[in-house]
Amino acid sequence: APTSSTRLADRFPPGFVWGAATAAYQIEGAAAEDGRAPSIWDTFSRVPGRVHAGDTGDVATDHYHRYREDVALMAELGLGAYRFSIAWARVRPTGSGPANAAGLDFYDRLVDELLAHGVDPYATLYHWDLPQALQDAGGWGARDTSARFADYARLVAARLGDRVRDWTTLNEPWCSAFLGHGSGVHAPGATDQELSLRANHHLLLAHGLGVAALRAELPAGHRIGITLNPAAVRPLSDRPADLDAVRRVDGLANRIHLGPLLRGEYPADVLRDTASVTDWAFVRDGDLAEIARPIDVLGVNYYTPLLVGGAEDDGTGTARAAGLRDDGHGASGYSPWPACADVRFAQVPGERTAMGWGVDPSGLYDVLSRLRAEAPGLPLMVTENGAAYEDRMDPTGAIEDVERTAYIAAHVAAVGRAVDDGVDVRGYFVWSLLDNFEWAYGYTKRFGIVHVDFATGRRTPKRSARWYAAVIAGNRVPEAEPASDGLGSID
Ligand code: PNW
Repeated sequence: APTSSTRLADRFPPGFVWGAATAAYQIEGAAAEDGRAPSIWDTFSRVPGRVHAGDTGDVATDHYHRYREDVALMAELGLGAYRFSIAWARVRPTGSGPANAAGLDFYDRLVDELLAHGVDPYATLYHWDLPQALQDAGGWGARDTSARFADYARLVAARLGDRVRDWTTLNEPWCSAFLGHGSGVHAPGATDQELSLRANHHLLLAHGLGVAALRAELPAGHRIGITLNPAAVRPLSDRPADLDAVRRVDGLANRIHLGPLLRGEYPADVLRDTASVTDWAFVRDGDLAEIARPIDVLGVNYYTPLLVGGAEDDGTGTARAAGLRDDGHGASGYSPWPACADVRFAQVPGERTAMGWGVDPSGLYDVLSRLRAEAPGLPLMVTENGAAYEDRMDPTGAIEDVERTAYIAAHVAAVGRAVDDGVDVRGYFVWSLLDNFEWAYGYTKRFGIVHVDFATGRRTPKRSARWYAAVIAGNRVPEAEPASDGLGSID
């Protein structure tokens, strides 16, 4: 078998997609322009204490006005693809009334600009920014929101489907459901375990109805998928209680989505484990068949593994407190894990990013291998991977983000090992093209391969961007780092 060092000399398969990803609320700004209505993130970011320093996405990177410059930058880096999300509240501001032509026009211009620069557009329909009007009608707790999503999907596909071949229904429904309704660190900020499981089901149902709507609207050959954040769940030890904690967290992080999507059923142990929280009466006849509609690709977002254990043996109650610590999911005092008060979430040992997330590329390899086993024949795409670090601009204005470069290199190599082992991974998208609004952390956490000065909007490609351009150009991880000249700053 090839070692990782021989692998680095090899090329990725021809046609392997190299891209970068963003999301609407994190980059667009222009929150009140051209008929856009508020989303739950506009509301949530204004609730004191919810987002660091009271930051909002009102301006963000101003991509709404700077998209031409951003697409030019993508072309300079040689990106084959760009994954972006569409703001529902631009396209259908009230969630159910008429479409907003001016909102659709923006994505129409963006797609044309991408295609003119040879960058393939990958559109995600929902990256967490539910129209506030739909939240007021019950949000993801309400079954009707799933049907509204399908209407919206159809409307966008009717406008962009002639040019966008690659479609994703939802980004990380786990985050929407459990960070949004369980721990409350994301919008809408609810802390209700029953609601989080109901919201998760309605998100999955929205996906299924959305797939049907997209199939009806898109030409044959277009690709439809969903992006999950599958977790590599690791035990603190091989104690039975720790292994059982892995089973339970794997159920709530992974199988709660993979079961319905791939097999049309919720795992029996997940239903049993959460019986104290919900009777699951929100699951109606036919829902699971809807959710299990065939998809063409599964998107995988990966950052860090999860390390879990069962209750401690000393019976002092420290386990519960430990279960609520800030393990990088944000510390609200509420857990995103329903019925898991006795599960301990530990810090991954070793190097950490600025998010406090442990660096472990083998988790990405493990997740991809596991998905091959669970979903044989389903192409995979790494739709997000990347890292926040404290970047420092040196006196010449350059950002030598060696840690981010190393993080991305190690994870790209892990993808390469999976491909070598026969896992059908079709592409890799770095998170993120630009420094942006990092949700509850506001503008303090920078994930971009391109630096953004939030005062001026000025973009500066970092060392990681130059390195990534060399990866793309060679379709392989280069043996030597490119020189630090090349791409300069763009105002
Ligand atoms: C993903 N967690 O978010 C999102 O898709 C991006 O919008 C985000 O900027 C990026 O990863 C970096 O955070 C996540 O706590 C946020 O497990 C939180 C978690 C996972 C993913």
